[in-house]
Amino acid sequence: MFLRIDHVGIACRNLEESIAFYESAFGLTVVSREVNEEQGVREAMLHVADAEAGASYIQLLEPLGPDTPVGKFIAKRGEGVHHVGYGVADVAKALEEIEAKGIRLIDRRPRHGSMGASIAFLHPKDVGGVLTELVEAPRRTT
Ligand code: MC0
Repeated sequence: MFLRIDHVGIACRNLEESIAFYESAFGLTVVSREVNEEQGVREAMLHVADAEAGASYIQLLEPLGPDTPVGKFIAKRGEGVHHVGYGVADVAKALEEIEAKGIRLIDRRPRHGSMGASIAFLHPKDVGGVLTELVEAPRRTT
């Protein structure tokens, strides 16, 4: 079902400071910056690697406010790994298959994600404490 790890989402308090760290520590490059009001984040995608199955990224996430998923996460747990995003060919189909296995969906229908992707989240309580995201990203060929 999973094609690749599309991205690892990392919660941070200050997006610009975190970008500067990843650029200087690891030489990563920002390929996209967006504000996603629906998800309550300001985010940047930093390119890590290319593979036949598509590219992989680090996604830095700064909350737009305290009462957002990432704002609440940082208040409770501090900065750090927030979610894992897996590439899938068809997010709606993957959701159906996963729900049939009794895993709780946060999103029953795909939503708008970074770089034009269709995304959907699975509940961390049903995935061993890991917030899990499905990403259908046809444009990610670089
Ligand atoms: C919360 N919990 C997590 C977690 N966030 N566990 C693992 N990883 C996370 N990231 C745990 C809490 O510690 C708590 O457990 C329980 O889930 C309830 O959390 P809450 O924050 O008190 O309350 P809820 O239920 O309102 O929210 C949790 C939930 C929410 C996961 C449903 O954060 C959500 O809908 N997330 C999906 C959307 C999202 O994260 N958007 C931001 C990234 P305890 O044991 O203390 O009860 S957007 C994004 O990434 C887009 C732009 C993209 O990739 O393109």
